[in-house]
Amino acid sequence: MTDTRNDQEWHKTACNLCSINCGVEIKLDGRSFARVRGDKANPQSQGYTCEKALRLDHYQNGPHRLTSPMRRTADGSYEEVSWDTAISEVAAGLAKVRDEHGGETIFYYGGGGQGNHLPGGYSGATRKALGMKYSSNALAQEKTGEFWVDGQLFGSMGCHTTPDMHHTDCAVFLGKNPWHSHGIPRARTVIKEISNDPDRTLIIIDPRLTESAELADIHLRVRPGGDAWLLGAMLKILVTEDLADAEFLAERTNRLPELERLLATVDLDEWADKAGVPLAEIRHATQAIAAAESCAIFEDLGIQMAPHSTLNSWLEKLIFILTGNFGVKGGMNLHTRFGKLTGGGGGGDRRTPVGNHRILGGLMPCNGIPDEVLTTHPDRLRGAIIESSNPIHSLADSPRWREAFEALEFTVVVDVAMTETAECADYVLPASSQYEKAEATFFTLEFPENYFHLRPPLLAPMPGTLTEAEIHRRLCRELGAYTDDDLAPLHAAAAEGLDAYAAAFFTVLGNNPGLGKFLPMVLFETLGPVMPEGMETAAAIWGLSQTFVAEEPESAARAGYASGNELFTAILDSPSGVAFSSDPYDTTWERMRHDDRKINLVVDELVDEFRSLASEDPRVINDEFPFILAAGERRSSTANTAMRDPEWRRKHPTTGLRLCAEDAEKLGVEDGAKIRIVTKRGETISSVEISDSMRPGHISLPNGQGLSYPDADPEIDLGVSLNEITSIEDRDWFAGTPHHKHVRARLELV
Ligand SMILES: Nc1nc2c(c(=O)[nH]1)N[C@H]1C(S)=C(S)[C@@H](COP(=O)(O)OP(=O)(O)OC[C@H]3O[C@@H](n4cnc5c(=O)[nH]c(N)nc54)[C@H](O)[C@@H]3O)O[C@H]1N2
Ligand SMILES: Nc1nc2c(c(=O)[nH]1)N[C@H]1C(S)=C(S)[C@@H](COP(=O)(O)OP(=O)(O)OC[C@H]3O[C@@H](n4cnc5c(=O)[nH]c(N)nc54)[C@H](O)[C@@H]3O)O[C@H]1N2
Ligand code: SF4
Ligand SMILES: [Mo]
Repeated sequence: MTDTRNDQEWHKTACNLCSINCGVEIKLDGRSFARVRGDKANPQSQGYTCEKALRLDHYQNGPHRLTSPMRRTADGSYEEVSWDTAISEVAAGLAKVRDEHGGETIFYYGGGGQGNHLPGGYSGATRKALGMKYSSNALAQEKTGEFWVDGQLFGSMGCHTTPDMHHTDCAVFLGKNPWHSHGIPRARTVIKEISNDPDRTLIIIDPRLTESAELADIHLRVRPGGDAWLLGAMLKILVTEDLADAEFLAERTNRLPELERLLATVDLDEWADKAGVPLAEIRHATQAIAAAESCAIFEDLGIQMAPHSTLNSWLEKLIFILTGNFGVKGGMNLHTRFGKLTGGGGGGDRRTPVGNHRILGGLMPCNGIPDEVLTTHPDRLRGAIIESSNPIHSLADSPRWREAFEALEFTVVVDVAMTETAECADYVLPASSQYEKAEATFFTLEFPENYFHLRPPLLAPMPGTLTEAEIHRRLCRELGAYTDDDLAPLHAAAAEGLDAYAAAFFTVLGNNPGLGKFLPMVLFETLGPVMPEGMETAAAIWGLSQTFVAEEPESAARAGYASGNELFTAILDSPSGVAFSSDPYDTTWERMRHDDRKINLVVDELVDEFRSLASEDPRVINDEFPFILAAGERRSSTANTAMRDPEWRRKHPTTGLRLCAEDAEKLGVEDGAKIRIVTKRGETISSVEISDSMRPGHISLPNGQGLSYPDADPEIDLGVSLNEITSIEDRDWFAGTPHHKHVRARLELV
């Protein structure tokens, strides 16, 4: 792998700015990305990109890139130290916390999101070496409630439903703006196709007139936070107006009479009013869903980060279940996955050590973490490894997080940039970027075909940086996780080729079971050296290929792979990605985990919350904080915090607080003016963007802004760091996920 290139070639890789990871081709000028275009050979994205991919150079190159390990000094500033010093001091610092308080008092946050994917796996070995038990990542501030509901309905939290948007007759996006946030491959093309086809229906449920809503056949402009009443009314209409799929329900589900009794408590006129949508519109949308040949629904942050979020996920899923849109073409299905996205099962039997919060999918609820630290409880958390994530900026209540971070005895951040979280850490370790190492996406959520794309590096690591695999290898060695003798037999087998390696692998692990817990690292140590140049860190993919073919032999065979080695070789040889799995629609039923393979319609834990909707009233306006702030909208120039350089949105500023003209007039503010936003937690100042897309009383700020950046042009508005004004208290009672879409606020003239 060369340091720089100017070879006029198009190099295949992917855009790292959202979960879709569209395939792209890049021309290099030295280490700069001179040109970027969609990769037509990528089987999932087929040449599609949005406008953001064209500006990827701002991620790869810029003064934010760290090029040396940093150690915090007594006065709070940072000094550069060598890698040898950093590794030995980080290992010693973590080992000290382990020895004094136990390894379970050190937690891990990150290892996924837009930060990185493939390298996230290697931290597992360091965590095992230290005896760490608790971890979390961004999924535990959005999706864990939904995953838990899947577990209740389908029998396991791993039963993740995916919408077959590419084949559906009726596409519903609930609290989701696919035009900007994507979430499905080629989102803009797909929703335009549905919108333009007179036989297909696009339904958007969103208080804002989003870019997606402008294309919709039906836009239900729900009251912010009103979804539970809206969904309750839709369900009642389905069961009482002969619109449900009775045959499907009789054959495939349990507990329908109980659900019907619960829905009988819904007063349609009252609930429509609470939802803020005329009953006739709700009925029209419900009839359209029921009449369609097929219907697929995508729920996202608009309900997952709003009041009643876990309940909303249940009600949303009942819509497609009652209409028989499960396990069918164009409906919802259970897909395969290449590698695990979350820390695995666990429906909440495990609890956090201090707050006793449910650990769903192996992840601590994000809003609860600061309270696991800021206490005198003997089991409190005392150390942290943060990797490819920026929790002080991205999780609720940044001031509280900063306080928690300062209270931890030892902290280390692995990142490409000096982030807001890194600025509070004892050590910062600079990682090579996602274009300087092998990388892949583990958001493998598609059905009936599912895709995996392993990207080779475009450039050698920036001098001074290491890949996460190498960082964790050095930490594991320093911590004495395993020895050269442990690895010797696998080294020998690797030299003889993949078949010999596969044969030796299980014998060696059988003889030395202790080695198994360091698995991805053992692969990196022993298979890495015989991988193609630059692909050493992709060694873990060998293990995942074996696991996938062993667990889903038929899906793999239908995609053309009879063994783990065949799949692994195909992945290595396909720079545009492969379809690794192919399923007929009825495999969804084989993936059901209830013994009788029937859907359980009633989620007992959420029944009381549903009943409480009758007395709760979302129409009541809070006098002190009359506005509902959607804190974190996806816009043309947001990409979480993967993109730090403000220069990348010079032409698309999009940092302002959106509010409607009516509210602006009442307040006496003009477009571009500054305004103070006050919440119960704090206040901040933003520029104003008057927008017809907002409902009165509803205001919105973009996510991922207000980042510190070296030498930023003062002309460019950096935007607002949202979580300075959100509170850890505002969260779902069950899953602990934040209510970022529903922050009560008032506006004051500056
Ligand atoms: N451009 C861009 N794309 C991204 C990202 C990014 O930062 N930038 N981030 C990625 C990530 S990590 C994620 S999780 C996804 C998120 O993707 P989305 O969930 O689509 O993103 P948001 O814009 O946060 O929220 C979606 C919609 O919820 C609406 N909403 C607000 N309140 C309510 C409500 O009470 N009810 C309903 N029904 N809707 C409401 C908002 O108006 C908004 O249009 O996007 C991904 N894609
Ligand atoms: N108020 C509010 N807060 C929100 C949201 C909201 O809507 N409102 N959205 C939330 C959502 S849905 C999400 S997913 C989270 C996302 O928030 P985080 O999980 O914190 O993740 P990212 O912002 O994606 O940050 C990725 C980090 O990885 C670093 N990075 C990039 N490449 C590499 C690499 O190769 N190696 C390493 N080690 N690091 C790398 C980047 O510099 C950055 O610091 O934000 C959440 N925060
Ligand atoms: S931001 Fe997402 S949709 Fe846009 S090009 Fe990148 S990966 Fe594709
Ligand atoms: Mo997210």
